[in-house]
Amino acid sequence: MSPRSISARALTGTIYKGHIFWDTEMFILPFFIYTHPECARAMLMYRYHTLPAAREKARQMGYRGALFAWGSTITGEEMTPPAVLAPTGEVIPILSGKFEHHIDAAIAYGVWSYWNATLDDEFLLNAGAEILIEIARLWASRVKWKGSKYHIFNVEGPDEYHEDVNDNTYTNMMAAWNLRRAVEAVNYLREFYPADWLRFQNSTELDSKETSQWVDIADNLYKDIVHSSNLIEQFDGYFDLQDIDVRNYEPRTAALDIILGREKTAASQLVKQADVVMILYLLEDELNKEIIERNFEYYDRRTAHGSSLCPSIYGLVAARLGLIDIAMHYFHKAGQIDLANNMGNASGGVHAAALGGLWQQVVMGFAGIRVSREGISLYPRLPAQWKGLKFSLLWRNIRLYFEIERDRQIKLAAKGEGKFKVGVYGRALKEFMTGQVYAAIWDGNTWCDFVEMD
Ligand code: IFM
Repeated sequence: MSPRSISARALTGTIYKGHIFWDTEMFILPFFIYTHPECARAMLMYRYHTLPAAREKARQMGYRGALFAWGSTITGEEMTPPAVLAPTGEVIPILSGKFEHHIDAAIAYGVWSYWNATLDDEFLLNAGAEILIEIARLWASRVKWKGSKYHIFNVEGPDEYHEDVNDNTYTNMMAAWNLRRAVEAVNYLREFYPADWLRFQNSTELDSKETSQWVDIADNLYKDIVHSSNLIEQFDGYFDLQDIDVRNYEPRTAALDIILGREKTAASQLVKQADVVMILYLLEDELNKEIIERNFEYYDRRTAHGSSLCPSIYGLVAARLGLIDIAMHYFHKAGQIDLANNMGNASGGVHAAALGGLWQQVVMGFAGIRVSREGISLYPRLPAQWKGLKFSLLWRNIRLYFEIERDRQIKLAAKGEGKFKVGVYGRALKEFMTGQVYAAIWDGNTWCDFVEMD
């Protein structure tokens, strides 16, 4: 049997006909990486299995490397229809299959996150590195040099209200991140698996000129991070569009693009779903707190939440910023997508990415978990209605048990063998042993370092 993954509505309904999108790696996969890594591996092996189709899609579009299908099924060929018929009889073009190249970023992110959490070198050697290299090649052939920077023209970011734009900051920043991770993976294999590396180098025809080019592109890819007053422009020309505050249309019973019409929506700054806000979450380390706060506030007022993938990410970033009322608002909104049928299409199956997003909002948002090469850090900010929060994460074969009592303490126990590094976010991580219990105390102002419990 060929490897399988999880589609947008899992096995619960017919909407999207079993197609697998970026929902899988960006929203669903993290839950499996940190709780059932063997499932996460199987999901990534599905992508590996579709590499030939992804290479073919890249070739047909004039690129190198692999461009994964936006809507993927068994073989990985592009399943996204070029157009759909609206109830009015109008033919509506669907451009995601042609322009949403950030699918590659999600897959590279998934590969890297799985490997980092498991140190499954066998996976990296036999599948993961090849995926990373092919995605790096896609970006390297996709960029164009203009002025003094590389650019990605004619692309669509997560915000599907704006198709065919230039320099979508999410795509550009994730592409740069992908290129750097591919170089790191190559260097790692060269250093620790020299014999396998030679074989691998021959089969992928990779040379050092290519990896140096990836670094150059990552360093010089255009990103409009601080346009003015700390704002990130979602894509080139976004700030020139009509400014519409979503609050002027609340409460409403239909999606904003239906109320306003496709053209008016596309000519406005309305955002369908987390795009810049996705960067505030995924690439937090590349930004400072002022930029994160400013952009969250800016895009929150312009976001229509036209996708079920959206509320949990806004809730996650709000929780990390300590905006707990806003975080709770989005937590309920995300939880009610299927329970209250608040998108009106729950009969077509559960929104699997929204469920994965909810898990991420709790763990990465309210508990404030961050993962790095070194280890795990956290900075809980629990809602006043919650007394505490308990969860466990699998980290490099060690099961970590976190028990958070709101504004009191974080208890940490670990089962398995060996040492691991954990800390309070923003401070140096400390090395701990399995079999011991540690605690970090809230001193009324901040979380203090973990110490061993008596
Ligand atoms: O992948 C998503 C996309 O981001 C928004 N429209 C629905 C797709 C499937 O859930």
